[in-house]
Amino acid sequence: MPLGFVDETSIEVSSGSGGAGCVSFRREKYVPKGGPDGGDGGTGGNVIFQVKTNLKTLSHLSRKRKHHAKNGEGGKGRRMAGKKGEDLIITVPPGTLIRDDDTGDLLHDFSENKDGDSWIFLRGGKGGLGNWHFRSSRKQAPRYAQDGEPGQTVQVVLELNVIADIGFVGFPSVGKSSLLKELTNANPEVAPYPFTTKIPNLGMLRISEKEVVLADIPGIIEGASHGVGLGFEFLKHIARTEALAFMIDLGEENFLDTYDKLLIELEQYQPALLEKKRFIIGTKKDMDESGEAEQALRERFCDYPVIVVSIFTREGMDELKQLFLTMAK
Ligand SMILES: Nc1nc2c(ncn2[C@@H]2O[C@H](COP(=O)(O)OP(=O)(O)OP(=O)(O)O)[C@@H](O)[C@H]2O)c(=O)[nH]1
Ligand SMILES: [Mg+2]
Repeated sequence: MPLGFVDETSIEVSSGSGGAGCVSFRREKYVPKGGPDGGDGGTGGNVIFQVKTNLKTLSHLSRKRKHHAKNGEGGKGRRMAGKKGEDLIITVPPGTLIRDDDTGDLLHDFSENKDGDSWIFLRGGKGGLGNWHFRSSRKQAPRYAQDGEPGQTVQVVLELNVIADIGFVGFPSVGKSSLLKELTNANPEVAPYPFTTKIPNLGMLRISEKEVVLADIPGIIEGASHGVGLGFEFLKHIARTEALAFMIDLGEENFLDTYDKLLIELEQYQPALLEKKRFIIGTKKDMDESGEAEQALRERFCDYPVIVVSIFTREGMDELKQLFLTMAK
């Protein structure tokens, strides 16, 4: 599933109905006609949205369209209340906006929230009163109890401006899209000619419980800041990332020069990009049979984490995933 930079999903959420009140009469040995003792129904479950900071996208909600809280249980004899319906807790990443799907009105904004913060959106229906409540001097044996209140159903749209954790920067054809395709749910075009990627792609990598969002952007070349190639406007998509992966093609002849050229272009666009955490990915390791290129890369970048990978042999992939995880936060 390719992800856009705005992730959006529409779901129907329903709170639980209240349980019905109970009609019941006391049964005791020497009291043939006991008084009313029907208990109240339980309240229906609420619909609650809760922030989880280890979520980065809404993709966990895209498989199921309808979500229900549980109904309250009916009351019982001996004035026993029915059990409350279990709440429906929908987890969302920080930054999620919730809108009414019909009107487009903003219902809630989770931009400022921390892990575990929650918002009760729909309350469950109240439970009905049992017949015990309806006794009076005139009506000592009421055969009446209330129904539970129905739950509420609303169609909501969840919206999230997805911010990548890691941005891939590199010359055209270094293998940025190939790596995104290999590691994430994204399916970008890969081809052996420059500027295959014209607009940025995002992909999500799941590692144990964590999610890391990777951004594959078009290739950058010398002079991009003056409009050469596809220019560099697309760099805005990596402006809020935590870290940048500088990708260097081990199969290229002057591969060590590319790094400085990339730095110049990034600085021209926004000097703050150079303050981000950096690491180096040497790509196409399968083309470096002698290992000389790898050695030169490691020597040149001894101050940074360096990982060499190959899409074909899968070398370095696990190590890279772990590095993404630590770089993401
Ligand atoms: N030998 C080898 N080739 C690779 C590897 N990874 C990618 N390639 C090839 O390199 C070419 C370019 O790959 P892409 O992933 O499209 O490169 P890109 O960096 O996204 O290129 P642009 O979108 O044009 O900037 C394709 O033909 C890939 O099959 C690798 O590990 N080894
Ligand atoms: Mg590409």
